[in-house]
Amino acid sequence: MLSKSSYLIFIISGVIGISFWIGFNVNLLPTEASINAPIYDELFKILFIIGLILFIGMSLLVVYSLIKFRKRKGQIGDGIALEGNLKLEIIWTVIPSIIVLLVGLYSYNIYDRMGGMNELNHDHSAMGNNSEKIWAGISQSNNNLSLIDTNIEVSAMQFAFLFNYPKGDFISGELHVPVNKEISVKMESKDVIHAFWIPEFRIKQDIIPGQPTVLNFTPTKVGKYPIICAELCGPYHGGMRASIIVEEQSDYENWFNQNKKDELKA
Ligand SMILES: [Cu+2]
Repeated sequence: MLSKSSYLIFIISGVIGISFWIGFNVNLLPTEASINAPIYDELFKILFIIGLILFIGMSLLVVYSLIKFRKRKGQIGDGIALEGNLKLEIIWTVIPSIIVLLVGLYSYNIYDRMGGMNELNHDHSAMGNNSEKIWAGISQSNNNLSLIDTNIEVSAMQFAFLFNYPKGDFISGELHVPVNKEISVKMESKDVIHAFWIPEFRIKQDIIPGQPTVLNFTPTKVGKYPIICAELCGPYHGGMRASIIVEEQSDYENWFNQNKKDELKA
């Protein structure tokens, strides 16, 4: 016969084991289509596993208590009056505090790896005033020069996104980008606050009137993905969507050359 505490250790390790198995084998997220995606998903997996441990553990505890402490035949009157348990209170304060602190540090590390701590002084001179203050955004590399060719300007308005390609002097309703190249988009709003969100890239950035924001990302998978406004911006907010088309460099160049202003064509 096993002792009570060996049963407990057995059940706790079982719950942790099952949670890890589910965390690593069940994928709830869309395709990973940018270099940010695998980094972000690492954090999601850890949070998912912590959530599973709590959910499964608490569900088991509730079911166990329902059966073990149910009202038996002939039982009348109240239960025992229990009050205060310092040891238990210390445990359930210290353990969650440590977990929350570790998750916080880990999130910071993920944000840093996604480029959140990089300076946002990229060369956007192709779009006008170079000394303009950029307010916020995620930046992935320090290699400013490689960005010039793929600088794109995003205008958000109720209820659409427009993509301006300053190098070709044209505006598109679809965002076309080459695969495996770092893309830099500078975003401005014509009216209210919007947000530029590509779930497959795991990136999202607010678009704020009067305060341009920048977002840098590197797509890794050819395909068509949705761009969704993620900030409630008015009655048709739910319909404020566009598409990003990630294509091979040659396909991108063909599309770009077909669309660029005639005067710029060789
Ligand atoms: Cu919007």
